Amino acid sequence: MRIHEVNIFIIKMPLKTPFSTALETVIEREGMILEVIDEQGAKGYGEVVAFSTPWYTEETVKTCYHMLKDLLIPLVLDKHINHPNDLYMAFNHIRGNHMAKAGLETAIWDVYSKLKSKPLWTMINGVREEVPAGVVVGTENIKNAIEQISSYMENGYERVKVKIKPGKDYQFIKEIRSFCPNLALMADANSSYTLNDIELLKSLDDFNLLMIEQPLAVDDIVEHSILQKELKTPICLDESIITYHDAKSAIQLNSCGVINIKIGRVGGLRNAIAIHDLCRKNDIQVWCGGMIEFGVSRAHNLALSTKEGFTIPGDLSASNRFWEEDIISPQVEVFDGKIKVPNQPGIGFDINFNRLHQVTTYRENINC
Ligand code: OSB
Ligand code: MG
Repeated sequence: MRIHEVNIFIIKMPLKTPFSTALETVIEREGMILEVIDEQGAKGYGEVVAFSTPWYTEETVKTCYHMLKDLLIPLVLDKHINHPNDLYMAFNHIRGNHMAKAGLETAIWDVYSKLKSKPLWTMINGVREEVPAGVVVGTENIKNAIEQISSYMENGYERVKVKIKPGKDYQFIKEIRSFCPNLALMADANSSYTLNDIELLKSLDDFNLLMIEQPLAVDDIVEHSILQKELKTPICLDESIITYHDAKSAIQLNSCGVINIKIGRVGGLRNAIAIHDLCRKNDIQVWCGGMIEFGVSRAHNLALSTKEGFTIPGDLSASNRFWEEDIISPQVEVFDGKIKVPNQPGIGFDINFNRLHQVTTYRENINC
């Protein structure tokens, strides 16, 4: 395969309702879609999941634009690519910048699968044709949170995650738990606690949570291991797991029982699969994390979630969770708590070009 052309679309879309985490409230989502075109005219799509500002990781839409235009795209343009996994070595001398790398790598996975006339999920040896849906409630107000949870439960979502932070934790979860005693419920702190909060974190064991996600700092694999010894509830690491090596360290130190895998955070589908395989060997559960993404990334997440180890419902919701109209066609939908994985070649969704053009703020063509 030889990529002759890359189109960059920088896009911006308002969320239906603001989404709050301990770190940031997102009202409008900026993002980037990459279209790669090979020598035969086949097209593949990838999404760069960085935000406008570096609140979740260091990358931003602008740093990704720079990395892609000046360094990463030139490494693939008009080069013979045997397999998408080869990009890992081709990109290896550029440190970090995982979301930029993942956007390009996933676009090439899409075009590669289309050239082989196979769905992406079968190319990566997925084992299931539908994936359980999960949703995240990012609201500050308890009444509002319970209303949202009850409507998602009516829609069949099988797992709900709520965002917590100091001051919005014990009482918040207590009220939610008494409203839905049997729901698979979990909490994500986005690294807003320290070991000084150990008593508070232990008290959350009262609520039979599925897990508590990223309670401590991003670079605290050691302190998470101290905390995990004190908690009954499994810790799930998100921000702390950037590389395969991070996952290995976390497993060695017993820092968590679960890892949330995000294709963007770990630098592409190849790395996501490598971490998945490592976790399976070591009895660590995994699920697919979300990034308030558009349809292209959702489609890649869906394919990844068909791998055997993804037994827990991820942050994989319908297109209409965040968007009035998504940039893919058809829209991602949840039926009976499940999302069907398409059987067309590649990611299995078409681009909704009307919508893509409507939300595009900048476009650029790079060719050889
Ligand atoms: O911490 O998992 C997170 C969204 C953006 C950045 C970080 C996180 C999230 C979510 C997932 O919680 C939201 C979603 O896409 O469903
Ligand atoms: Mg998280």
